[in-house]
Amino acid sequence: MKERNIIVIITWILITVFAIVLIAQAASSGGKEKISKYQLVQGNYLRAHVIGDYGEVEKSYRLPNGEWHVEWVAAGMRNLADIRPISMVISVGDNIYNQPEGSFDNRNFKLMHEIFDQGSISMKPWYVVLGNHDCMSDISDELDMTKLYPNWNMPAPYWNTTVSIGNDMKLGLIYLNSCEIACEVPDLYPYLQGECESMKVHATESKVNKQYAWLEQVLIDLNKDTTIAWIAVVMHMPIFSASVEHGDNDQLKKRLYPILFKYNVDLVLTGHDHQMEYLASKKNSEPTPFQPSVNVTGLKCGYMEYIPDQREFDFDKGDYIHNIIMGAGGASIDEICPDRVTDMADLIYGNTKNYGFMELYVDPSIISINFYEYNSTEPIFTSNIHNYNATTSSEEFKIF
Ligand SMILES: *[C@@H]1O[C@H](CO)[C@@H](O)[C@H](O)[C@H]1NC(C)=O
Ligand SMILES: *[C@@H]1O[C@H](CO)[C@@H](O)[C@H](O)[C@H]1NC(C)=O
Ligand SMILES: *[C@@H]1O[C@H](CO)[C@@H](O)[C@H](O)[C@H]1NC(C)=O
Ligand SMILES: CC(=O)N[C@H]1CO[C@H](CO)[C@@H](O)[C@@H]1O
Repeated sequence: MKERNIIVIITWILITVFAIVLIAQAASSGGKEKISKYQLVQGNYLRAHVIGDYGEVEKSYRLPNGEWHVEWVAAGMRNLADIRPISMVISVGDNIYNQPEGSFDNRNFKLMHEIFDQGSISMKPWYVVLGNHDCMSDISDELDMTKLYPNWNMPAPYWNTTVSIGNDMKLGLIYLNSCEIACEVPDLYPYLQGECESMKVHATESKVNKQYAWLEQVLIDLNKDTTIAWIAVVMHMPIFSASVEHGDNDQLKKRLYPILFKYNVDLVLTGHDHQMEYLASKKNSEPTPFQPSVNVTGLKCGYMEYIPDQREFDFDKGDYIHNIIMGAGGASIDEICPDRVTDMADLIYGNTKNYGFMELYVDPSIISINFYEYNSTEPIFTSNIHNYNATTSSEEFKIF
């Protein structure tokens, strides 16, 4: 009798525990409901804003009036989007300075929810890459933010996508993890050591090779696809730069530049140097041979607007790789040294006087790039890249 009672009691306990586990599972799966993400509205053209190096919302960077510079830039983006609406925002990295603290980092909440998800730029999907500051803690922190914020999209450290731009044509977009590829062998480049070593996980040869093999496959696929009108690469560290701070990345010049040349990449969107720069890399029959970055010692550098020629340029598709540095989104601006360039890329515009952002317009016949200071809705610099073979799908890009 006693044994039977014990069995009954044990069975009852097991059933109770089982029931509790089931209830707990049901409750927790109910609580794990997915947030609904802001969807990209695709149409006859793409208009987007590009911002970088903005995540400086520490108390110590607060201005005397209680604002951060990034709030000025967000207001500038809203003022422009009031006139010319956008469908998405591209972030070229350094999304959060001074190490993200988990996916619930309150600085990111402030940025993505309180500062950016407002007015005419609210409910727009953001496509985000990792900057060196984002790589100073677990990169999974910022990847996980995709599940927390309706506007934040970083599904993987590197990934690719396409956007419809009218006439059944598309823009191919490739998002790279420059924490790996810009830091392949930092020992060879002493000036890269500091920032590469400060990252939580260091690049390894196999990881870098894996990303390059993936990149090459994406580019082969995009080159074969006759509906792809343009190809743009987005990453944090620039290949070419005339900034006093970092300058050219010799690592990327050696390995990435020839690949982008070979597979007809039109546009490279980056940040990292805290300013706005436009560098045009002429496409001769072969990639320009490697030239090491220019030592800044003895160069004339400063805070300036550098306009060597004119404020508006027209290019033909395929004549140049167009390199943009849009790192004036909020962190302290760096000086520029206009002579810190090699034959591999010419500096055709630089602005180290003000905070700002970029507007990107793409349809099958044109890419129009416009730089804006935060306090104006008139562009300070414009570049139009034409594909005269394509039929225009709209006249929307005309902004003057
Ligand atoms: C630049 O030149 C200075 C002076 O010759 C030298 O001390 C410094 O190491 C050089 N920097 C680089 C990155 O080569
Ligand atoms: C335009 O078409 C011509 C003739 O087919 C071709 O040689 C050229 O590469 C094309 N240009 C672009 C930008 O596709
Ligand atoms: C914007 O700010 C810059 C730098 O303070 C100034 O030079 C420029 O005149 C301002 N632009 C407008 C339209 O107010
Ligand atoms: C090589 C590669 O990963 N290509 C991917 C690009 O993105 C599309 C859409 O997500 C994928 O289907 C491809 O596999």
